[in-house]
Amino acid sequence: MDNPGKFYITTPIYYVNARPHIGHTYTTVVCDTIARRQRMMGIDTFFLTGTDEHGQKIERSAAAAGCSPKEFADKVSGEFRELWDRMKITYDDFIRTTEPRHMRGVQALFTRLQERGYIYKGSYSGQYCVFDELYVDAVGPGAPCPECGRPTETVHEENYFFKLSAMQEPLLAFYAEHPEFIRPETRRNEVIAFVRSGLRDLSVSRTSFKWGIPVPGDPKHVIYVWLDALANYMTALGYGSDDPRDQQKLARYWPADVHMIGKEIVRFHCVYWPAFLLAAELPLPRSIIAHGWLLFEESKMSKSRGNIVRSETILDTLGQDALRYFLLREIVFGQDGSFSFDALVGRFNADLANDLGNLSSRTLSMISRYFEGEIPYTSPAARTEADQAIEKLAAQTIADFHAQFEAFAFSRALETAWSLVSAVNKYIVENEPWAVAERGDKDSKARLATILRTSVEALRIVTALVHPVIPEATARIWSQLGLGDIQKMDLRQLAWGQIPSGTKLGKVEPVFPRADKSMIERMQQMEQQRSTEGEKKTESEPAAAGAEAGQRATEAVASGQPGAPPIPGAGMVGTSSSAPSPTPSQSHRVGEKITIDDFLKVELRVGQVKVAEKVKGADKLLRMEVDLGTETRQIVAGIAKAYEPEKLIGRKVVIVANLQPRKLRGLESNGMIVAASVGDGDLPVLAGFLEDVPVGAKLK
Ligand code: ME8
Repeated sequence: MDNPGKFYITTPIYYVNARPHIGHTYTTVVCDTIARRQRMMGIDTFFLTGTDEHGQKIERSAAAAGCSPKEFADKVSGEFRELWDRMKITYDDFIRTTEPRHMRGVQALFTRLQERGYIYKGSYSGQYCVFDELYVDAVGPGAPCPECGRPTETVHEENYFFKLSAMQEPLLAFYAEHPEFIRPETRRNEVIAFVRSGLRDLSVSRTSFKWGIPVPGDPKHVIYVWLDALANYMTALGYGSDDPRDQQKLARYWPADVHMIGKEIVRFHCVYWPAFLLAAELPLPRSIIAHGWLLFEESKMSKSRGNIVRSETILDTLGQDALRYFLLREIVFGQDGSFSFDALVGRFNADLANDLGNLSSRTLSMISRYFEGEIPYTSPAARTEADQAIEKLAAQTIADFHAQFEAFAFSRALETAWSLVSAVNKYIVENEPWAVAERGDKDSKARLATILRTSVEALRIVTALVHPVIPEATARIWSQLGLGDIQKMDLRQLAWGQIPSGTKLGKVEPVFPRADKSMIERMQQMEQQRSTEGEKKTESEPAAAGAEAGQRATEAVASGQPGAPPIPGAGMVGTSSSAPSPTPSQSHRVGEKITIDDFLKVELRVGQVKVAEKVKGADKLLRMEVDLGTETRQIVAGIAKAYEPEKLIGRKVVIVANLQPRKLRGLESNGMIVAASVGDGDLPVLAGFLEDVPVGAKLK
């Protein structure tokens, strides 16, 4: 396909089981920055983002939240879109995998693979990780997922299989011919080693749940969520549509130039996706770029770890440019990098408020004051070495910035731009335009004009270069420079000396008001409030936390550490105790410390589920008989939406053994099962052990 002068870039489509946080914002901002720059370079750019809405994980989250998967997906997908709109992300399309255009396209791809003989029916018996939506080969029942460590579930199903094994050699040949396909190099090496070690056929349908795209002609199967999701990159352009406009769009933009992803989804993008496309005889994307993780408090920021930071807190305080600049300047692209409010405010003050903000406000206000707001005429002959050095540095900055940006070295590119900002600030201090202005003679006036003209030229160049990174502030500086709409600027033409004499400045105003120290505290408080609001919401959601779901105690007991701070999202499902167990509003506030004696009052034991069955007329409850070593207890727990009873038999669980019994739907419940509560839907996930533990063992 020959389609020069176009550029197609995509973000992953984000799961709707968790609300957006700055990890998602990171990928989206990187893509938005690249897309904005490509457009400024005169390239016809298409930027796609969206949401991934099918699969068992979403179905369970929705069930736990007490709504339909579609209602659940509508809500969270809407939040992603609202956030991107608020941040003025310049996406050209937002695809949802529940849209008819996508579902039709996925079915067309499935049929195409079938027609080419790459899909056959078989049966899968093995482990599945619902969190990663990943088939886990070579581990036994109950084993943890090698990717995320969560317990896998045993699946016995009749499935459709994709002949991934047949793609091993074609994939290796493709990687060898296209060294730029997977970047960075370390990821490429990992992928090649993985494929070399042998590929097994991949199950590409499921029958044990419904929330997905039906297999054409065999609707009791739904298509594997990763085949569904990956296809979005083509269905958004119109793959599977007969409309000639869609076909034109697909021919224009496919293959993608960049699929930008986080490093944890490399295998799906670099092995499965190209394998599907090779088998379907469709063109492969040009490159897959895997970046590192945003860490918060030393571990990957993610909802399930409870260590997320929301973009909204930063947008409400410092604004989107501060967040964008931080993400691109502070995180070395490709590597993991830490987020902290201290570092965010530090960068904002040092680089934006001080360096760029000062350069802009002092240069523009002096032009206003000494030259009535007009760019002064200067004679090239009157220039000193210092003036020429700035011009030379600016030319070098343009070249280096472009080269570094194109190599995805965003942090270095910004460092380069800021070296010019610092050099000009130093030049201004050394040349003391304010003192030159005092002299008032004709030569001094000419010298003053040269100093300010040199400064304003450098300011213009930096502003244009960094516009894709900090679009709002640079658009304001550009209009203060009297140059109109920055989006119309052609970055390819950027060079020294292009600002015309006599250009009338716009209204000069400060662009970055400094943030004082109290801002850090304010942001931390806002984050805390946001997470407490989340907790309150959870407590009041009857479907998730009401009588049927059982009492919930999000306290230190669940963290397993005496006196340890509560782990957000850790809790208990199951019911016992005629006197309700303590809830945050009753005897103990979330976050309040307890003594070791308080903790020791709770008897936690390992039990093994012997019997599990649904409770008639209560769709959230399961009745279980749990062996505690010394006795077998009946426990009624609100976990039916997350666990099928048959799959629990034989499973080891953690029980609060000394709660007073209570009755639910006429059944006596004698204990409580410990579970994490995960996702906005508060999905219960049972606590378990990686090592084998004897039934009856006490936890302390
Ligand atoms: O994986 N640091 O969706 P997802 C950096 N639906 N990037 C992060 C991050 C962090 N802490 N947390 C999230 C899925 N991301 C699938 C994708 S694509 C066909 C299907 C970003 O909601 C990063 O881009 O789990 C990561 O790959 C993506 O969000 C995962 O989003």
